Amino acid sequence: RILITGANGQLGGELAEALRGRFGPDAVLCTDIRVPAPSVQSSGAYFRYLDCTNKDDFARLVVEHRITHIVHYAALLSAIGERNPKEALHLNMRGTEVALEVAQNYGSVIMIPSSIAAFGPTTPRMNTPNITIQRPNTIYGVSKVYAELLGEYYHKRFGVDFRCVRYPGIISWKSAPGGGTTDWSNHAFFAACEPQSAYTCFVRPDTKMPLMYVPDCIKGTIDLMLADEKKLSCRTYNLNALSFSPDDLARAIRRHVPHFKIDYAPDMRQAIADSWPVSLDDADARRDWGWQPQYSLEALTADMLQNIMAQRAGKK
Ligand code: VAH
Repeated sequence: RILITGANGQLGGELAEALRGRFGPDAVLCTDIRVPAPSVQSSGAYFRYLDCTNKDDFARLVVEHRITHIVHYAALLSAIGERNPKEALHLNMRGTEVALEVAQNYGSVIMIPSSIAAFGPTTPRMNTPNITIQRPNTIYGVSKVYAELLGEYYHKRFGVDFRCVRYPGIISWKSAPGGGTTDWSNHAFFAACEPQSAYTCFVRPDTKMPLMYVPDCIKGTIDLMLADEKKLSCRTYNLNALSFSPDDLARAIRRHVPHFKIDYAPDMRQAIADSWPVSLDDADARRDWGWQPQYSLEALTADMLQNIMAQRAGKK
């Protein structure tokens, strides 16, 4: 069985749904510290409370549910982390330590996502290499570098089957993003579908960022989780799909919603966005385990708007 921590976040429910579709209705245990989010409920997965910084509780769930794979999503993301750095430090770092200790004790494969946030202002920003300078200046980024390095240490020193993908910003309609700096790429779609069809964006119009549609994200996550370990030349992989700015997105939305209006009020998230890459080199993932995103900006825009409109009409 596969355990997902932080399942109430943007990705947990969709990952659970995809895994159940692939491995059967009993395949997934979702966990979080609040009642299951609608996306977790609609996934149909089992659900249990878990504070992932509590090693005894974590270990008990792994034993009682015969967990073979852990996907550790529990974390405070970049923007919310900067507003609560001590909480982010504790959850992101201690949660990662506990997850790796449990994976070591029980032999579970463990996937811990990293992020473009694991890079910083001194990292080459275009086509950022898999191995390069990583000096992020957000507590979220620091915690993700820690997760990458600690995971690779547990793999080398204890043989833990640790696997990691650096996610770009993820775009989805089934669940809202959870306090990140890339959230504008989700909010704009929902705003476009409101009667006034207007959005005030918190980064500048020319702020180009690595972004990805959630179906590509979920497929890449599962493909790496299931990849033949002998094919892995490394344990931490960049995933690249698209790079676009709010201005690019507004133009793509207007091809479907001509009257969509966007204005800009950059806030503290602008500095975070400016410290991140614009695009990533993901050649290692493509070569080792066949990573290949499918969605263009046009395709994701059409799919997002169609699904949000259907959701609004009560058909989803
Ligand atoms: C954030 N969406 O903005 C998350 C992600 C790529 C960044 O980790 O913090």
